[in-house]
Amino acid sequence: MNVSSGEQGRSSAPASPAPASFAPASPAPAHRRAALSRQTKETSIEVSVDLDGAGSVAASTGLPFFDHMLSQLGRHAGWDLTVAARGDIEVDAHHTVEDTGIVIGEVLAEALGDKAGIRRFGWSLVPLDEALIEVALDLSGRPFLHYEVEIPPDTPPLGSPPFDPQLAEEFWRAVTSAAGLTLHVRKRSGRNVHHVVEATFKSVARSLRDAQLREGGGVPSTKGTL
Ligand SMILES: [Mn+2]
Repeated sequence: MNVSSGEQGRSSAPASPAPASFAPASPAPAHRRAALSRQTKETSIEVSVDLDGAGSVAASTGLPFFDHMLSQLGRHAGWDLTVAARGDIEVDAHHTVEDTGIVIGEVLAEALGDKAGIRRFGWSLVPLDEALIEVALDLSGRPFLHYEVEIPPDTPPLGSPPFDPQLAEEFWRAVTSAAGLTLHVRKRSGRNVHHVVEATFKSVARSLRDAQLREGGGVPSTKGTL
């Protein structure tokens, strides 16, 4: 080892720039939050969201499988999410799932605000064992759902009280309508219905996590508004 040449190298090095910690600290951006409740003769729904949360979820809808799906949504979107829903599940789960989707879409739209500086687009390809789900979405302000997730017609419902897997499409239609979200969901493969439905929730969540990211700049639209 040649110590003197090492010292020579250090002494001739250009002055290093000031450490990053000397730069003025920019304040952390405010968390984007919203909370809403909605009551009808069929359901009573309360939802709160923090889009800049830690993925912590408390979901209680009377439908354990749906709670499991909402946990995937919040966790993989990086939201803090609480959902308390009571509905006429003695009829079936339809009203509870659809109305929960409406309120989640509404809190998402409210928390996003004017969408200034957001990435806007998100996409993902999420596997769950044999299931593989492709999602692309745009926080466009325009509701549109393309849902191409084939479920065999005689598939038994999931959980107890039962969650008919066809309700997943109704949920996403309600979310897209209320949030003004353009959402494409396609199944590339999958046989186990629990896997297929869960991978759709994870893939939409992962795409939302990207699309809601604040990158700076103005509203990402040539129209100037979203
Ligand atoms: Mn699962």
